[in-house]
Amino acid sequence: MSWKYSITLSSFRNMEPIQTTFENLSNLGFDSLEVYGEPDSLDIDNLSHMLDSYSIGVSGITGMWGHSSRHSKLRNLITTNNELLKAAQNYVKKCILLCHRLGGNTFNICLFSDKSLISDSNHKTLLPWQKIKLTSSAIRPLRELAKFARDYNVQLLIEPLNRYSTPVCTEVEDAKYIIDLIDQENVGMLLDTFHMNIEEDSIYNAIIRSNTMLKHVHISDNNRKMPGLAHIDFKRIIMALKKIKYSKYLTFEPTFRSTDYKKDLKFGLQYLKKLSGK
Ligand SMILES: [Mn+2]
Repeated sequence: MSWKYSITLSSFRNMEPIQTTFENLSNLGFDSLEVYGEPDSLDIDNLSHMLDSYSIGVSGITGMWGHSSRHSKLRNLITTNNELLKAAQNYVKKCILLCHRLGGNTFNICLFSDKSLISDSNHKTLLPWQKIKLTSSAIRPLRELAKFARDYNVQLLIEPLNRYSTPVCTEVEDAKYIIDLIDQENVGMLLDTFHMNIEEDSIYNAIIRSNTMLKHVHISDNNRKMPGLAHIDFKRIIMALKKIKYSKYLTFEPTFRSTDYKKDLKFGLQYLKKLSGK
């Protein structure tokens, strides 16, 4: 049993020429990355060329949901407006096709809703029945998207976020509920240490409860730096992942404040490898 390491290309977006990023990642031994889901603006030919020249593969596509995109209004899967729902479904389909084209297998779904459907915009926490009511309208569209994704060998992974971005799906239990209702083999869960640190009682228990549903993990510390640079207990996280025999990707999803990131990147990678014994 062993997992593989990957990193989100979005962490380096608009920071430096893409070739510099590839050169740095390749020098640090990365052989896989997660490409950001902007199918309409990505220079796919250049990206494919880079992937080939540095022998780097693609683990999957990172959905650019919510505030990570200026198109966020067109990416709400929970909406009462049919045109907007179609736009959101279309976004997912385009990302699935992009994922397939680049040889990846995973795409994360984050559930955002029309602002008008969420009354408490300050704290953004919802009661369980409110979450159920909001997510119910997204189940059928998600099932259809899962069937579309299956033809391209792509898994749709529900990623719980946190109350400061979207209150709809923020915990393992929310994701489990949604995944059970969608009821498709290629729908699973993506857990992110940054979000779990905000919402879960215990990150260890959350991972254990995700069990076989867990198909992908995003790794960063509580301040979105590389692991080991802040205070999340990654030792316990590794223990939990080993306990459920996790064997997919651990994808780093850090935020860097400058192009001088190589030292932190190297530290975080080695820190996690050391804890994992691999
Ligand atoms: Mn994430």
